[in-house]
Amino acid sequence: MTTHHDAIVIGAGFGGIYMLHKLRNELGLSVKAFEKGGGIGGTWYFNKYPGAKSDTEGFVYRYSFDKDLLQDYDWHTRYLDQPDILAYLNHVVDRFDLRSDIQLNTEVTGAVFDEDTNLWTVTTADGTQFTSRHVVNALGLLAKTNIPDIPGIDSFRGVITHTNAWPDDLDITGKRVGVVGTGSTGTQFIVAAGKMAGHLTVFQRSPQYIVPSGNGPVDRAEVEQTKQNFDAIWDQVRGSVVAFGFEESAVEAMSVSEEERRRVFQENWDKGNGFRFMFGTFCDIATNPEANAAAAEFIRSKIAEIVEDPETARKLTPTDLYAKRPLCNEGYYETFNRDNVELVSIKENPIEEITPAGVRTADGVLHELDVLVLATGFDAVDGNYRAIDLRGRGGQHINEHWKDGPTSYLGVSKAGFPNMFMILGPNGPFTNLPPSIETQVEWISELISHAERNGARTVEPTREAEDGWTATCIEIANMTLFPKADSWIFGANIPGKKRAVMFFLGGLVNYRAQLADVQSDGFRGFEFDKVREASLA
Ligand code: FAD
Ligand code: NA7
Repeated sequence: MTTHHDAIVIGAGFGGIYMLHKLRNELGLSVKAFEKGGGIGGTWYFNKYPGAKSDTEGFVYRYSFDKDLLQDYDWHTRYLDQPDILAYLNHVVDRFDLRSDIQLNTEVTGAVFDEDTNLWTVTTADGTQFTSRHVVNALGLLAKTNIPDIPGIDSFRGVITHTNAWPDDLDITGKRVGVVGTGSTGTQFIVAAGKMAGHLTVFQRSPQYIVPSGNGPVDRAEVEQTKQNFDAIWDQVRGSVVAFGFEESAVEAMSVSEEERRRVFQENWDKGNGFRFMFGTFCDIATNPEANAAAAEFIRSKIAEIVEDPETARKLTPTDLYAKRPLCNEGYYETFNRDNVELVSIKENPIEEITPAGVRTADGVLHELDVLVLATGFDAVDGNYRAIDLRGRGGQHINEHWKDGPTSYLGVSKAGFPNMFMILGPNGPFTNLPPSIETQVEWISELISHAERNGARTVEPTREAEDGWTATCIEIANMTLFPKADSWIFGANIPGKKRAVMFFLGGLVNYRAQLADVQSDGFRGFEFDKVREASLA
């Protein structure tokens, strides 16, 4: 017998948890959430590597939808460590009594829309089937692990792990550790591992621009004061571009003297935070090549000051654009002054193979290791969608729709996929994510509620609406420098993946305005009760 629910939510991270609460506790629907992990938390359940933490400041890396929750839950450090975020999400699940409707250890392998019944059939890995009117994908945008194809990778005798699958019992203290990857994850790990490992070998493909995070303890008085100001803080966040809880600059970098520019860069270097450095110093670091070069040059000058060995400093110094997701850390460049930390530039000296004993580089050196950590990132945004047998009208697989890259209408819906919604789907906002997740969950909930109230059996966007949104996102992305850098933001990190615009880079404030406008215009671009078509090709 097939169990039926009004809605099925896939994934139990920040997105899935709030969606379940909204649909079940507020709309009164019968809802089931499926989570492939053995616990709730998504990102914060899987990423247990040493050094794992948010790079958004903790006071805005949380939900804002419940005022009591905001007042009741404390924090003690400027950034939240992974165990703190996981504990917070578990607290939320218990507080809103959601646990009984989340089925853990359950991977959804198929979701197929039936045009005769207007229902979705959702299949889990053990073959069990469920039906529902609505499906909400909260699959995570940085959740599909990218394992590099390095010769000999299966032959390694020590422990090999991706940071997104860190084993609970893996202790690297005193061990010979290697790490491939120097993105946000790799650099967090490197700072922590430098203090723990007997020897740490960093295999770096691309050097990174990194500023200090400014992490440290937050005292009680500051927490209390922040709590009193939460209404204003969240208004500011929702009305900002990147939603990181600071005021974005309105000053162009080249409109001030060089001396003033350096003063502003130094002030923000001292305050810490990657997004603050890119968006709080001047308004055009991400859009004007000259402004970008000035910021990059400032960071390069810091590397030269900090790193003692000139050859290591040279390898660590990026020369390209400063246009990937901006990073921050607690003493990244300083870590390379430690005697137990060694940097290998694999651009200059590539990895030839992994052997049972370690990693052999082109110069013939075998770097002997006990633990090899792959901090090689994610098949971002659409990776987890493509892993599901996901089929909309006409039995068409999502891959057929996304041949030229993933698209959506407003980041939350897809033409040809009725009653299917996405949290952080393609072409959603590029921000501190919890405020964008809340925006999308609340809007999806309004849309479902609107459809239910009007007795509509189906709701889906038109192809024209989706094409229009795709064009808008491309146009905005091309006004920035981001597409010129190779990173996961455009799918450039996965061999063979087609580069595509995958984010709305217009900021949360404009995204929210767009959603409000579409809603007030009767959910413009959506069709309700669309009549079945023979072909949607
Ligand atoms: P996730 O937390 O990724 O949850 C998705 C869930 O869906 C996962 O649990 C997954 O197992 C489940 N799932 C996927 N497919 C299936 C399936 N087929 N069947 C069943 N379950 C499935 N963002 C910020 O804004 N600020 C930060 O400081 C920040 N730091 C980060 C640090 C790290 C190390 C990483 C990896 C990401 C970070 N992010 C950060 C991004 C982070 O992913 C988001 O902030 C947020 O946690 C996303 O929540 P989510 O619910 O959308 O996705
Ligand atoms: P990223 O930012 O994609 O970083 C991955 C790193 O791994 C990066 O340094 C890559 O080098 C490197 N990489 C990837 N594949 C390989 C291969 N095949 N060989 C060598 N090196 C490789 O992922 P993160 O997990 O750090 O961060 C993703 C987001 O998660 C982050 O922005 C936060 O929001 C959390 P490259 O730069 O491509 O040369």
